[in-house]
Amino acid sequence: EPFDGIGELDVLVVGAGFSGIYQLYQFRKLGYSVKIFEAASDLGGVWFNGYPGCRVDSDHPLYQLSLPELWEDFTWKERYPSWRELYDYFQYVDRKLDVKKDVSFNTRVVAAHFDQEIDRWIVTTEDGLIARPRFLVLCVGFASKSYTPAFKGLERFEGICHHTAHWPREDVELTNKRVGVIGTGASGVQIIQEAGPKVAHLTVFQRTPNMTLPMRQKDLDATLQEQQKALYPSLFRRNKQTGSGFSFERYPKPLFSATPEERVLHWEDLWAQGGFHFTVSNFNDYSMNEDANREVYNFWRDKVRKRIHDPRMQELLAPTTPPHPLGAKRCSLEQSYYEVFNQPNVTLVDLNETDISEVTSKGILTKDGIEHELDVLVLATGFDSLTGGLTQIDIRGVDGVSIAEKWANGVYTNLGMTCANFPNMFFIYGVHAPTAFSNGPTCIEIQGDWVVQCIKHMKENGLTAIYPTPEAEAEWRGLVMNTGYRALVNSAKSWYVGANIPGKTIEPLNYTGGVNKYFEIIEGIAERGYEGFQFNPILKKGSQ
Ligand code: NA7
Repeated sequence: EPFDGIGELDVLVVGAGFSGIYQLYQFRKLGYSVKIFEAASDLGGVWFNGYPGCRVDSDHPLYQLSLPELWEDFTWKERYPSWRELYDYFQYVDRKLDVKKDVSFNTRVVAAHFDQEIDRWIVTTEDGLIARPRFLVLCVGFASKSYTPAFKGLERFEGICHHTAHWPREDVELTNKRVGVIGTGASGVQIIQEAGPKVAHLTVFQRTPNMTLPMRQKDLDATLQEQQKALYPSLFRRNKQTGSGFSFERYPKPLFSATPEERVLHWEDLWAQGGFHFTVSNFNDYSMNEDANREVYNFWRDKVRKRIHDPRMQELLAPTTPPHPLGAKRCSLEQSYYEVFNQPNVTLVDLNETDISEVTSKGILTKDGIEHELDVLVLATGFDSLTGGLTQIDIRGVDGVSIAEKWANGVYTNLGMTCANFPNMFFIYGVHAPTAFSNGPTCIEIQGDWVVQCIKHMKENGLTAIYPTPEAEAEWRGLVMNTGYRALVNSAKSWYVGANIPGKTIEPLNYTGGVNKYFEIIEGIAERGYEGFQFNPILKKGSQ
């Protein structure tokens, strides 16, 4: 039965991915009235997607909600699940928690204005639905606004063209087609690796090589998985006590305090473990100290080069000198990425040497005058990350200023969850939180629990509005700007700092002090009676 959306809910959640579902679960448990508005037609958020090769880069069993009812009877198949498995997982979550009955699908929120008379949000959807929740919890993820560069002539292309974020649910045939991929971030790497062996010809348009890490994918043994479940409660607790939100931690030593032999031994070990072990558990200064980082890069470069036959390809994919420090752009996981570039039917176009001049009806014309003819063009060009999911909604607080206007020259939040002048609005897994440097579900639960506790505190004390103070906001911004744990991140033009979107203010967008430290800070704020927040205690007329 479709939910009509009209009503004075306690909480309206936007987005039905990991965080939205977690919020729904927790608020239901408290007996609050809560609904989810979701723009897509099914659960999963960013995972309701199926571009070829789409897969999670986080280790099993750490990438899932820690609620026992969701893992006790669920069996994962792969160490790094594909979008298909994640789809099955979300359907399973629905069967266990009966999520969908409280989700209004195909319902895109376009505006939310706060009404101070009644201390409620007036939320409008694309179809004109209106909801009036006391609290608005935005669970839109950090990558819900895709980015397509303004390529001249893009609309002229007569083949099939999709951004990876908007891949159609029906399969797009790549077999024996001439396929072009722009972008070599996480999505580009996955689609290149998947498409490579099938296509007639693959043309990769690369601006910056991805410093990929070996995935070490494997099928999971169901019996072993059952046995390991005894450890899950402590494992999930441990996730919240580490800097990364995974159960593994940084190596407790600066790089140059180890002998060259010790370094190589440690790196080989991490390389064999696969995935983010190499970055998360590397020497503890590699993301701060340029010389240490360069040593790590050299190890990486030499490993990768061994797999590439052609010297030109070697130099483009794993350059002698790094274009940026390793980890300053997100390292993606790969299984057979470099083998694709050894195929005779693969062209690697270096956009630094010859940029895209325009898109033609037949393909892509580069500055060197070559027209690369294509049947399918894949735009793996990323997202207006961390802020775009919020700024694309017309959210207006008490002074009538929109969130986009507020953040036009820099982001201001308190704790990466709230904003001054936007009372009763919370957002999860977004800007100014550990987001991009954390294991998603861990960050989502830490922040989610905080939001639930805060709203519970208000309900129990008859408080109808919460206002973060501008002073607290300024202080949080200062902390985000000055936490130097990942100093080298600021030296690359990445989405971590907003540098991938033309005109976006370039500044640190993530809290890089670690998941554990973040947890400690926000817990402390709650324990001290929500220091840095003011409450509106008066239940005004009509606001019950
Ligand atoms: P990313 O990681 O932002 O990658 C986008 C890619 O597109 C990247 O290689 C860019 O090159 C490239 N790009 C962007 N604009 C252009 C133009 N104008 N010309 C050529 N190439 C361009 O997005 P993904 O979807 O792969 O991944 C997003 C995150 O989602 C990922 O990190 C995971 O956390 C999940 P650049 O590096 O800027 O030179």
